[in-house]
Amino acid sequence: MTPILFYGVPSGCSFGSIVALEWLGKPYRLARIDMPEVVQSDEYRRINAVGETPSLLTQDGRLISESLAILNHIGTSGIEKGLGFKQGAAGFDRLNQTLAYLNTSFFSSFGPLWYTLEHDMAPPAKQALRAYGAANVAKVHDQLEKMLGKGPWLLGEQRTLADAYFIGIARWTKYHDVIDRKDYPGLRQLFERLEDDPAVKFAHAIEHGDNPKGNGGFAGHVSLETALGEI
Ligand SMILES: N[C@@H](CCC(=O)N[C@@H](CS)C(=O)NCC(=O)O)C(=O)O
Repeated sequence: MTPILFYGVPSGCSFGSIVALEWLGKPYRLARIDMPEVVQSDEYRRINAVGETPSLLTQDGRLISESLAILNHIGTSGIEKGLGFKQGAAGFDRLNQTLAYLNTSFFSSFGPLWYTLEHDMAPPAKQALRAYGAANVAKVHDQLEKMLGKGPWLLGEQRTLADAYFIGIARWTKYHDVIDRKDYPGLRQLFERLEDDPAVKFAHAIEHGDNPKGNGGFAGHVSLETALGEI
């Protein structure tokens, strides 16, 4: 069957998996999941027990959750394209290390800021949490800038799935204006290079609800009901 990626809107971390599938270029379908309404429904929990996006229904009918697992699954199919590496290779370890950092420290640094946006809070508590989140986001940008090396991609010369995942998280500063990317010149260049990438533009258009063409792998949207019928 043609795989289905369940992606969350608005602005889910599943963005990176859409970019990765576009870079891979093999046929895939998308199922759009509204957050928080649909993502926490009993129907969607049949796809993902913890009620989160992304999830992937694979070609052989298995369900995979967690960005790291989904990206590594895509990476295995994309070794010949340089998107991933064979397990045991030095490149695999570097990619896994970078993805793990992005999926833990980098992703989580935004948590307090999302909380202040999504919950009613007393102003002093909100201010304290926002200050804590802002300091965390600045800290991880500083750390990642130091890890970057000469670039131009996160792993150096080779564009990998780490770059796809990075852009899906880094763009959250449009909701949380707590850093100035000019302070992180390497990350700024990477961010701008990725924002110019056709697959990233495609993913933005998909999230926006447009009908972009993509590079040919995208085989259309399916509803959650249709997808459930296929598991
Ligand atoms: N550890 C998970 C985290 C996934 C996650 O937190 N997804 C968010 C969107 S970025 C979500 O679906 N939240 C559900 C909600 O907003 O109710 C992963 O890396 O895939």
